Amino acid sequence: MEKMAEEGESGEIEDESDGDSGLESMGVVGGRKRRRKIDAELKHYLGLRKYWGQRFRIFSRFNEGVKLDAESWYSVTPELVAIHIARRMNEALSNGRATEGEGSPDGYRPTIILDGFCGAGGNLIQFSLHSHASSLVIGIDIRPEKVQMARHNAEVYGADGKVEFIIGDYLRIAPRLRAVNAVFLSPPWGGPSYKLKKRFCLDQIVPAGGAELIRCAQRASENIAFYLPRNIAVGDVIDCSRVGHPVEIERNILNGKLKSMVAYYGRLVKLGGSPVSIVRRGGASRARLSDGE
Ligand code: MGP
Ligand code: SAH
Repeated sequence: MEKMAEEGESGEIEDESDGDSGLESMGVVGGRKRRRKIDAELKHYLGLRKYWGQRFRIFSRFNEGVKLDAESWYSVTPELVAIHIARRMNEALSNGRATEGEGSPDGYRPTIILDGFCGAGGNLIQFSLHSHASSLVIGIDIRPEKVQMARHNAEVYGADGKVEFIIGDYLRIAPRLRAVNAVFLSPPWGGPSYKLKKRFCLDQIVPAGGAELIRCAQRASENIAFYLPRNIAVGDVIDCSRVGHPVEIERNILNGKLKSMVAYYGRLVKLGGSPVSIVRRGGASRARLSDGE
């Protein structure tokens, strides 16, 4: 990412690259096929520039050596959103806040949280920082280099003490895990083009449809938080809740902009005080829409 645009004093993005767009090294001369490949790579590079402008929103300690790869730039959960999710989950699992002396000084009880798609560690770090001292966070990723990156980033944040990693396929590993208190899911959505769809259906999630990811999670725990695109088809999310059990869908709004949604299942659903409620007609599931600002 060294060649990405730098944020100027005006807040505008200036290009700090040395003028080598990569075209020279790729060799511009060539047929139409090669040119199409270059066009696609250039478009990809330009598309990533905006995330550089958001780097401190993604990781406030970015300048302390945080590492990211291309996929992570657009997939990491922004830090404030990750903090909110982590606090919310630990509070729910601690039954509100435990009374002093029962749990840690911040009132949380020890938990084991499984982050099924840990990526560069955006969520995993906050699960570790916002949990009881004896808690455990298990991060799974199918790609070893992501795990290496997450481990490094957790060290930058001093959050590595409570974290264990598994390199492998969530679909195979999650159903075999026991004694997990909650599962967090933030799978790939098929790249930034997810937003070109008017409605993103749950079965468009990449490694397997969203319903299958939830079924695997349920083998480990009923308490599930699913990080979803802001254009998710809400009906699909409701359909995945167990009959008679509620689901809560929270909007993550950052600086007034809707970034993403999180569906909470099981004990992670907050009861009462809902700003908007939807009742699934003809079914027994209840859904709540709330704002996680
Ligand atoms: P975005 O829509 O690419 O960014 O992603 P932004 O700045 O809202 O886009 P704009 O073009 O509307 O200005 C929004 C958020 O979704 C990111 O901050 C990531 O947390 C999350 N996100 C995006 N993608 C493509 C993925 C993905 O594939 N998987 C996961 N887990 N999160 C993603
Ligand atoms: N929440 C993360 C971002 C996750 S991006 C953060 O804030 O940093 C999604 C991740 O899922 C990618 O790193 C990708 O390598 C991983 N992944 C894709 N398929 C997977 C699978 N079947 N099992 C486990 N991880 C997978």
